[in-house]
Amino acid sequence: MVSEEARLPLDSKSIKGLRTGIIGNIVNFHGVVGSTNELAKEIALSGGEEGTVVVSNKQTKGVGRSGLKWESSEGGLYLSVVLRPNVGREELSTLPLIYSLAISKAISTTYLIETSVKWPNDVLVDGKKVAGVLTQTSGKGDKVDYVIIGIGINVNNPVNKLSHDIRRKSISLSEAAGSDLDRGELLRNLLAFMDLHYHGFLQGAGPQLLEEWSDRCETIGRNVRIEMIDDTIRGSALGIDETGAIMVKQGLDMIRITSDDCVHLR
Ligand code: BT5
Repeated sequence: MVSEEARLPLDSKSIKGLRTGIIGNIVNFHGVVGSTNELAKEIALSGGEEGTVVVSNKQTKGVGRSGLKWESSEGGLYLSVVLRPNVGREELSTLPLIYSLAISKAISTTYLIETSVKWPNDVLVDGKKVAGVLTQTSGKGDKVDYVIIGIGINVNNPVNKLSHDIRRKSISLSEAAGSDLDRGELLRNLLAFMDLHYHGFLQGAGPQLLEEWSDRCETIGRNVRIEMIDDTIRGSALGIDETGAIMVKQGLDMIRITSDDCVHLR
């Protein structure tokens, strides 16, 4: 049974002492919003500073990739960050992996709970989904105006509040730990790892981060089924390339699939 306190909204006290370069210089806390990604987009469109973070205790219209739903009851951690990287649009394809690695490290550091990552944007505990990343980009042609990184983590929100069909594939960190958890500490560590990885990304350390991601990845080396909008690929996942796309051997063919093309991987 999760206590009332463990489900209360976070506030600025929870990130006291956070020292980051870009991400987290401004953090807005909310009790309930539609979607933190939508709020972050409004901030970006009205000229908001790079690194601005929106955190909410609950979302009524949380979204996943391809228009899927992200169920967001009280006690989870839901946040979005505004970025304005001075890079071409095609260079952004590694961000879902780089940020799922940041989540994985933040969870292990904060709670000593073992996590793994699943291509392209999931974080797992005991093989069940505990968190996901949604990257949304705006710009003209190859030019990037802003990128919103949205992150949802099941912390103190009970899994039995999730819809029936996803319950058995999902887990919350409080269930894994066997007690309510301090989300403020997780938020601080997450923003610190996100900031570190963002600097790494901008300074050309993407390949090292992808290597670290691969070390934590439970998808590589497995037989997978990847559902795309108009096709399904079945085969052996051999690895990822430098863009973060997955290479799958189907029969004699080697197929390269990007995270944008993938709806579901099983
Ligand atoms: C994701 O999409 O995993 C990205 C989730 C990003 C959510 C954050 S919350 C803050 C920010 N604001 C938003 O509105 N969104 C972002 P995808 O890989 O498409 O996974 C979606 C699928 O995950 C759904 O179709 C369900 O099967 C499953 N799912 C939904 N809610 C879940 C939950 N709370 N825990 C585990 N699985 C869930």
